[in-house]
Amino acid sequence: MVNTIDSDGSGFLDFSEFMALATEKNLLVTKDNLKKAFESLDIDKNGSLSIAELEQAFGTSGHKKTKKFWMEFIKEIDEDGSGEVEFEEFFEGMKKLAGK
Ligand SMILES: [Ca+2]
Ligand SMILES: [Ca+2]
Repeated sequence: MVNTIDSDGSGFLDFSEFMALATEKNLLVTKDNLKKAFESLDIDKNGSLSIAELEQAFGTSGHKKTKKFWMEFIKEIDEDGSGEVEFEEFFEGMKKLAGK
């Protein structure tokens, strides 16, 4: 595991910080912001987030979650049952997390 989200050193906001902020300040949960977050998490650029991608994204932060957590998380927001999180599902899921 050598890849990081911020492999080009762009200084993209750590995703877990983003989520914490988004949860605190509902204002941040805009489609634009989430799109950027989504694209940075979608490492293989196939348009959906797999468990491995989520694990990797959070594995680089201080908020590492277990595979089980991500399986539950995906099950929770995976409305089409594809086993991965497409942007629309991500968007809805984040809105839910932010309490909207
Ligand atoms: Ca992907
Ligand atoms: Ca899905």
